[in-house]
Amino acid sequence: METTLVLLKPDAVRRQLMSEIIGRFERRGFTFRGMRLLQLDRATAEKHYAEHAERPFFGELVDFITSGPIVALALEGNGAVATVRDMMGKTNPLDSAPGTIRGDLALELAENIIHGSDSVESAERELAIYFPDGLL
Ligand code: D4T
Repeated sequence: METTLVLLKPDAVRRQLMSEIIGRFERRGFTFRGMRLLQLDRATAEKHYAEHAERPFFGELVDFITSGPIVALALEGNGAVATVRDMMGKTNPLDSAPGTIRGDLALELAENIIHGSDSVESAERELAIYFPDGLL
């Protein structure tokens, strides 16, 4: 059994897509082990996206992810990391298949509405950032 970290980014909250996206994960059958509404400070956002620190879009990425409330979810299930990534679609929504979250709900690479951990190791690192007191 795996647990993965999902973020509904500020555009998802602004566009009132929370229940649409969370509902997909409920219906798929994940167990919710954590759920928080929060707004990131820059230091935490830079920690989350440390692997992108040298990329040209890093500043805009941090500006965006700190621009409003986000929802952090800890989702448990068989193959949770890969299953959530499949449900999200490709990083660029224009490459995402219909039926995926990005393929149905997004059009912009910089505002791609959702994040999901890309490996079990990333999930462990990221869950510790958003759920420092542990999971239910
Ligand atoms: P996240 O991390 O948000 O789930 O996205 P992915 O795992 O699907 O993709 P990523 O880490 O490669 O990119 C992180 C984040 O940066 C934005 N981005 C990415 C951007 O604004 N411009 C770019 O050129 C790229 C590659 C989108 C997602």
